[in-house]
Amino acid sequence: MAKKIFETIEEEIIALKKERNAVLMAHNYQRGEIQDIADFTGDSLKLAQEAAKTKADVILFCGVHFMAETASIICPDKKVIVPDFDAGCSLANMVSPEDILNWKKDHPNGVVVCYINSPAIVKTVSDYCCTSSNAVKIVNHIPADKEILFVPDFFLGTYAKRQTGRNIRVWTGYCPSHALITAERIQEMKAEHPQAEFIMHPECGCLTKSMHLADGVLSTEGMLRYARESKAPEFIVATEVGILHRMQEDNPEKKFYPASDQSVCKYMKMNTLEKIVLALERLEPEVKVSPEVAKRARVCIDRMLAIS
Ligand code: CIZ
Repeated sequence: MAKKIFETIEEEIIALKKERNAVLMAHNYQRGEIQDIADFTGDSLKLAQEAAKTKADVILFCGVHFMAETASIICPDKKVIVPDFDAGCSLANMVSPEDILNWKKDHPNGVVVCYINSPAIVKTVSDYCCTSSNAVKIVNHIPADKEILFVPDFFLGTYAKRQTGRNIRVWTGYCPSHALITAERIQEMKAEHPQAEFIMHPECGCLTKSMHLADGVLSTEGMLRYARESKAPEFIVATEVGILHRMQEDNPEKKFYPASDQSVCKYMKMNTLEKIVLALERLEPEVKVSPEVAKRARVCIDRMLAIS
């Protein structure tokens, strides 16, 4: 049978989604055209939770690999596919289960808190999971006499340590896109836009030097909420640039300036509309977490969900 011709690639994706009973999830750092065609946009946890609620058979997760893994763990009965299997995450790969087990030999009573931005296999050897919005809350929940081992993000771990005053040892992983946002750049941006409010993500490399200047240290969903609720007309936004797309769409009357236009995650941008079409046609590449790993990884995720 002849292949149906569509006027636009977006129309083709909508038809394929229907045919496959698929739902399209797009992370806040995805290309604008992908966010525009998504059924849901958000941070990784919000998307995985939305996925768990849908009646769709297939979840097409447009983000990076660990996010699709989280969706697979939370929705074991659904098929989770991604546009590009190689869309990984430098930060997530900066710690391994062996690193954690070795670290624990020196700190046998240490409670391991892992940022959601880590592979499923790392979650299997962690006690608690956290996101950038609830890291402080999760740390505060852990008994005060406990030493905490925080992986993999150095800046988020340092932020949690400063905010809680707790005994936290922090792994030295970092997100390359956030690490390059410097304190000098923030000073320049603030001088250029003196009226603008400044919101920053806790993964930023300039966290300790610049957080005293910030109107909010926030997760991506927190930043989007802040931009909607604030009365300010202008904002300097310190995180991956993909977030500006939705911010601008939600608030057409406000102005948003990226703290650094170099803050672009090459992995997030590997997903394209063309690859979405192929993934929906072929129902692959699939991201599947084995039931054994999923069961163990889920423990630290469920503990986080119970607290937050
Ligand atoms: O979990 C996410 O989506 C990440 C990596 C960051 C955030 O703040 O949303």
